[in-house]
Amino acid sequence: MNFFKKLFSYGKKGKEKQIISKDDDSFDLNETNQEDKPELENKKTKRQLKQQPEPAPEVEPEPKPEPEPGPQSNKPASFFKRLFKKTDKKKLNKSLEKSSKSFLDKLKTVVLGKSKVDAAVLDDLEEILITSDVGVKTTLKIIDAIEERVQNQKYTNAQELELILKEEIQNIIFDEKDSSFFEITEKPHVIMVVGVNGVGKTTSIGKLAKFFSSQGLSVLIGAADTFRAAAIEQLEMWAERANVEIVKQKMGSDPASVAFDTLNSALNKKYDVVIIDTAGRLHNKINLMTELSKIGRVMNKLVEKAPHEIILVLDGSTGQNAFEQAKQFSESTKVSSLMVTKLDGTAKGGVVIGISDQLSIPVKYIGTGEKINDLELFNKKEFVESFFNKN
Ligand SMILES: Nc1nc2c(ncn2[C@@H]2O[C@H](COP(=O)(O)OP(=O)(O)O)[C@@H](O)[C@H]2O)c(=O)[nH]1
Ligand SMILES: [Mg+2]
Repeated sequence: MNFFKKLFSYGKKGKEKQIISKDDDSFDLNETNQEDKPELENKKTKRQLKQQPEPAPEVEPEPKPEPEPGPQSNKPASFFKRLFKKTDKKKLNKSLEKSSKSFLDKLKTVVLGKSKVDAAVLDDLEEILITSDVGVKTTLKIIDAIEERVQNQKYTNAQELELILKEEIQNIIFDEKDSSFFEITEKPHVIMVVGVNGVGKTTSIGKLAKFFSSQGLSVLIGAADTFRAAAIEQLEMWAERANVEIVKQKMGSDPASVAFDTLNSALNKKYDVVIIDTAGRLHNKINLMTELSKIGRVMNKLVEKAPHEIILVLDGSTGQNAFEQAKQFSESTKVSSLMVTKLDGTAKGGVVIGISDQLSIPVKYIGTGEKINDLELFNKKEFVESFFNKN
C-alpha cells in the first residue's frame, strides 16, 4: 500500500463521529520519586551551583477537567503534504504571559542601570534561570556560552544581553532535525500517550484528536487507561468533543488488550490515526516498563511499527518534577517527543528549555489551556520570544 507523506496544518474542518459507552468508579495514584527542592540562597556562585544537585519540587495535585466542546468536521483522509500553519503568535504570547513576565521582570532588575555584563550580572542571571526552572546543568551551559561571547565581544551592554540570551537559549533547545518528525508514513499512524496522572494526557488526547481530524484524518482513540473508571469516562467526553470514535473495555481490563482491540478496529475500518491513552501509574520503573512494553508488543502483532510515536506529556507547571518524570519515562520507554501542558497558567515554562537540552527529546506540542483548541505546535523561536515577551 502506498501512503504519501504528510505534514499537518492547523485548519478548521470537521465532521461527526461517535463514542461508545462507559463504566463505574475507582481510585487513583500519582507520582514520581523526588527530593525536596533545595533552597536557593540569595546568591550563588557558579562553583557553588556546580556542586548542587538538580532541585525537584512537588507534584501538582490532579484537578478535574472541564473544557468545552467544539464543532467539527472530518474530511476523508487524503495523504498529501501540508504544512502547519504558523502558530498564532498573539495567542501564544498571551498564554505564556505569566511565564514571560516573571522571567523578564527578574531579568530587568538584574540589568537595570548596568552598562556591561560583568561577573555580578552573570551570577544574577544564573540565579534567574535556575529559579525559572531551566535546571542547573542547562543554566550553566547557557551562562558559559554567554560568558564566552561576552569575553570575545568585550563590552556588551544590558540590552545586548537579552539578545544574546535569547540566541543561546534557542541554541540549547533540542530540535528534531529529521523531516519525518511531522510526517505520517503509515496508516494507521499509532500514537501512544504516556505520563503520570494529572499532567493532562486525556485532555491532550482530546486536543490531538480534534487537531488531526481537523486535518481531514480519521481518528480512533483507545482507552487503555483502564485503571480508573473515571479515566475512561473522561476520555469518552473528549472523544465526543472532538467528534471521534473511541474503543474501550471495562475498568480493570488489560490495557494491552484494549490497545489491541483499538488497533484491530482501526485496521478493519481503515482509520488514519490511532491514539492510545495509558494509565499514569509509576510506582516503579519496572512496572511501568513492563506495562508499556506489553502494550507495544501486542500492537506489534498487528502493525509492526506501532506505536509509531510515544508522546510523553509533562505538566510545565511542576518545574523540576517534570524533569524527574521525563528521566524516568525515557529510561522506561522510547519517548519520541514531549507535550508540555499548562504553560498558560505557570511561571515555570523554563522547564521546557532544560528538559529538551538534558534529555535530547524534542518538544512537539504545548498545551496552553483546558479547551480543545488550546494546543500549539512547539516552535522554539516563538517559544523563546514569548518567554521574553514584554507584552
Ligand atoms: N491550564 C491548563 N490545564 C490543563 C492543560 N492540560 C490539561 N489541563 C488540566 O489538567 C487536569 C488533568 O488533566 P487530565 O487530562 O485529566 O490528565 P491525565 O491524568 O494525565 O489524563 C485537568 O483539570 C485539565 O483540564 C493545559 O494545557 N492548561
Ligand atoms: Mg487521564
